[in-house]
Amino acid sequence: MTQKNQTLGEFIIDNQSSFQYSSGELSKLINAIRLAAKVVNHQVNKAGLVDILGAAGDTNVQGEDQQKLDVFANDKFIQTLRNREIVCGIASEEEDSFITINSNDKKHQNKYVVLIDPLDGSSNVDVNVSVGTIFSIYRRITPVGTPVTLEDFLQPGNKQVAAGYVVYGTSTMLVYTTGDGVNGFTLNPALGTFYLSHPNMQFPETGKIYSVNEGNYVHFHQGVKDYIKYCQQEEGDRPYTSRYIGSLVSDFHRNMIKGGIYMYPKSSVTESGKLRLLYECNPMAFLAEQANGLARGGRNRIMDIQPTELHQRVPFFCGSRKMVEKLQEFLDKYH
Ligand code: AHM
Ligand code: MG
Repeated sequence: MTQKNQTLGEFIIDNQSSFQYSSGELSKLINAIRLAAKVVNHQVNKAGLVDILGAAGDTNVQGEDQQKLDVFANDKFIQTLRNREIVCGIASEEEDSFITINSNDKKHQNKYVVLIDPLDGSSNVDVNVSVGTIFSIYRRITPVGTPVTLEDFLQPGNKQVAAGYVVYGTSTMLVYTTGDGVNGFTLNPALGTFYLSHPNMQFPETGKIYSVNEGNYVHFHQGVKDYIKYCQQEEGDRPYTSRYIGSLVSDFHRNMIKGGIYMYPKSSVTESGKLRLLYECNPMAFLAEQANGLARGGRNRIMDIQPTELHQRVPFFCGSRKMVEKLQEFLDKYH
């Protein structure tokens, strides 16, 4: 049941039974992410006070060490998930390798692994532009009772059981899916409570926004260049509008609400693009498909790619269905 103004806590409880593997474990996990998101949100909002509170590496007046925000976010999410003993492993964009969680009483009994990009777009923090957290949840493949292995993390995106993001923007929102549509919750900072503000989010079938770092234009492959020119042509509902924040979560969020396409192609200088399959592309692809959009990595569906390494990068095209299909036509011309 979806009801506007429900709190995220109420929503999680109400919808727990509709989840096919429901045992309460996934609900606890999403609750833990909600909690960590609130703590990170508080810190992100203080980022502009760095001259007053001290820069990264300093010790503040309370004697606390100031951390870089991406390090803080990474520590906070890992600490919260570890303390609540609800996952068997975590992989983070900020860590070289995955972390095995072996709680004393549970001895590798938990079923889920979490993959997380704790603070995506963090280069935007210094200039007061929105950043985000992206998370992705899978059931482990290896048997419970044994330590997790790399295999548990290298699963294709189509095996995700939940994924979502937090956007620390003019409002802070948590948007997630458990495979039954996408719902968005807005934080009321006065109460510290997330409320259901955007039930059943859907990409419009098509849109008028294209988001790409056009500074890299000369390095793009011909199909992408041609599509960008198509977006700029004066014909029918075109030219489209170019909007690029450089913060994937924010660009995606806007495009999902207004209709648009996000592109991070490979180029002659970055053969695999920039974005990480496991921490960025798969969770966004799951959300996109659940919201009636598409996500592709060149010719293939993002969520069908079999990952080969934790920090693998892939080209990424994602957004309104008809726009991604149109782009695909241009890419196909050069194959
Ligand atoms: P990050 O994980 O180092 O923050 O990089 C990911 C970010 C995305 O949020 C954003 O869409 C992209 O990098 C922007 O890259 P560029 O500056 O090359 O356009
Ligand atoms: Mg990132």
